Amino acid sequence: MKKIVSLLEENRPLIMGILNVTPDSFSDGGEFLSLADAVEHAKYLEECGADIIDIGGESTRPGAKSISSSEELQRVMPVIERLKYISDISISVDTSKAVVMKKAIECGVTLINDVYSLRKPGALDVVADSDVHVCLMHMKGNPQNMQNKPIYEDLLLEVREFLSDRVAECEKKGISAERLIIDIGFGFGKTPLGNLKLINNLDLFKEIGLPIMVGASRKSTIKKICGDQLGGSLAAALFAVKNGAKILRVHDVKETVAALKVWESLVEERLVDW
Ligand code: 8Y7
Repeated sequence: MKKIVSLLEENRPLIMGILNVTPDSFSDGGEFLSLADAVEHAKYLEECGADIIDIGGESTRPGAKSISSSEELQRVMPVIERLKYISDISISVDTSKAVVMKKAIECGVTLINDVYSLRKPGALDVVADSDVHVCLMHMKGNPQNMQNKPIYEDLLLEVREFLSDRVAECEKKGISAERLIIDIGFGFGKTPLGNLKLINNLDLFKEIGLPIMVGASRKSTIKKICGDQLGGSLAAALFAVKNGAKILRVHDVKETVAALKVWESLVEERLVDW
């Protein structure tokens, strides 16, 4: 498995492909998840050029219901185990629960993608006791209430302070800076204008000194602007990279890689070779 540290050293943006393993995404026709379909989609994302596959069993979309840890483990672990067996791609688990993190780490994932930034009980300790990377994301409130009129006195300052505080908390626990990634949390307790402002001012977050991840793919702000999830998401991805994003969390891996290659070739006036 290619380590995230060495991937981060490559001189190009990294692509995290999204694999939602909820019954509504890979159903066997009934209420159960089809393992084969989920793993096949992961392989497809890898072939399309994904560097990392982000596996998530609990939806964090606005208003989504939470599920128990045993339910979440039942959804994600078989997919992680199987993918690990057939591929050496870096695997990320999108979870906030310490027990899920622990099992996934034991199974060999290299990144914990936690929209709660290790604020749930036990999460900091589990990550501190391991050597995985972690993505710390800003979210105001929780997925159940975050879109109820999110108000900030100073959005940029508040998001930056939150992320700096989480970074400090991790370092205090002994999680070294090389293991940390930060994310502004596009769509997590922000208005559409707030989301635009954050990506437009990504520069400010570079001062924290850590790789920045952005996930705008197919989110409602994009849909509101143009109604075209793919075209709109590609524009957001390119703009985020221009402003300093190092990792893009996307659904449409093939198209994002193509757009990035052409854009980067134009920027560098050479045909990029990645
Ligand atoms: C993000 C995310 C989601 C994001 C990071 C969706 C799990 C919502 N969005 N993780 N997860 N950043 N790091 O629509 O923006 O994909 S779920």
